[in-house]
Amino acid sequence: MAKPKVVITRKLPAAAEERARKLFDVELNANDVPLDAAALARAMREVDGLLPCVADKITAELLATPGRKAKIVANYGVGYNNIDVVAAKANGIVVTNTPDVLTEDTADLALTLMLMTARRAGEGERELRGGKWTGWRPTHMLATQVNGKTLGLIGIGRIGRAVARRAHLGFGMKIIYHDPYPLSDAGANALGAERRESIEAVLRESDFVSLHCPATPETRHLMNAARFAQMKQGSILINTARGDVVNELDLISALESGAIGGAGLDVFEKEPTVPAKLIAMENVVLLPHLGSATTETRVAMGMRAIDNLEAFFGGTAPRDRVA
Ligand code: 8YV
Repeated sequence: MAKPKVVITRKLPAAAEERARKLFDVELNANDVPLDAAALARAMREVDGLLPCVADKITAELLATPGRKAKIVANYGVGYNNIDVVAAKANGIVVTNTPDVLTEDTADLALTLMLMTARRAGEGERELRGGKWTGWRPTHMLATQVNGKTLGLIGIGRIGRAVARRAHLGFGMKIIYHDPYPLSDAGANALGAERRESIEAVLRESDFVSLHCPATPETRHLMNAARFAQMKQGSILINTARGDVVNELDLISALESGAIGGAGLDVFEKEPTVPAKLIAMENVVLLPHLGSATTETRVAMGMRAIDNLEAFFGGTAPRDRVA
C-alpha cells in the first residue's frame, strides 16, 4: 500500500524527520523557510496530512481549500491557536496537538523568567558585558526576593501545576490560582495551592503572576489595563503561554507608569516582532519563544505529532485529538 503523503512545514530534529521518512511519503523543509499561504494551500490539495508549527496560520480559508485532500492537521505544539479549529470541524478535518511532552521544559522556562526578572539577571549581564561593572558594593543592583513570595497562576493545567510544584517545593512560595476547573483537594494540597474566585483576586494578592491558560477568543487580552491596575505595585508578570493573552500596549503602559515592577516574556502578540519600547526597558526579560526548546523535548514533540499521524492513517483514534 502507498504510504500516506505528509508535509512537515519546518525543519524538525533529525530523529523525528527520520521516523517520518520511514512511515510517510514526506515532504520536508530542508531550508526551513516558512511556507506561505499558497504553499500551504498546495499542501492541502496534494497531501493527506499536514504537520504545521505555531507560525503557520491554518485559517478557515485554507481549511476550505477547493479540491482539498488533507484530512488531518497534526500540530507540532500543545497550543493550537494557529489553527481555526471551528473551521476544521466544519470541514471534517481532524486536528491534534502535542501535550505532556513539553510541560516540564515550559515550566522550567517560566521559572527562568521569574528568577531572571526578579533578580535583574538580564540587566546585570548587560552591565557586565558592556564593561560597565565597577565592582562589588552593598547596594549594587538590589533586586526582589523570590523565596517565600506569593505566586498567582492564571490557569492550573499541566504547565501551571508544574510551575506551582517548582515554586512551592523549591522556592517556598505561596501558590494561589484561578481556573474554571479547580484542582482536587489532594492536588491542591500537594502544591500548597489555594483557589481564588476571580482573576482579580489572584492579581491583588500576588507578587508574581504567571499565565498558563490557552489562547482562545475568551482569553484574548485577558491581561488589559483594568487588570494591570489590580496588580500589586512592584509585582512581576510572566508569560510563557501566548502573546494574545496580554494586551501588549497596556502592558507597556503598566510598566512605564510603575503600576507593575517588571515582566518576563517568552511570547508576543505579533511574533517575531517585539515592541521597541519593551526592548528598551531594563526591568523586562525577553526570550524568543523558547518554552519547549530543548533537544529532548523538540524530538519528543515530533514523535508525538508523528504518533498522531500514524494512528490516524492506521485507522485508529489519534491520542491527542482536539478537533
Ligand atoms: C512550541 C508552544 O515551540 O507547544 C506550544 O504551544 O508554544 C511551543 O512550545 C510551538 O508551538 C511550536 O510550534
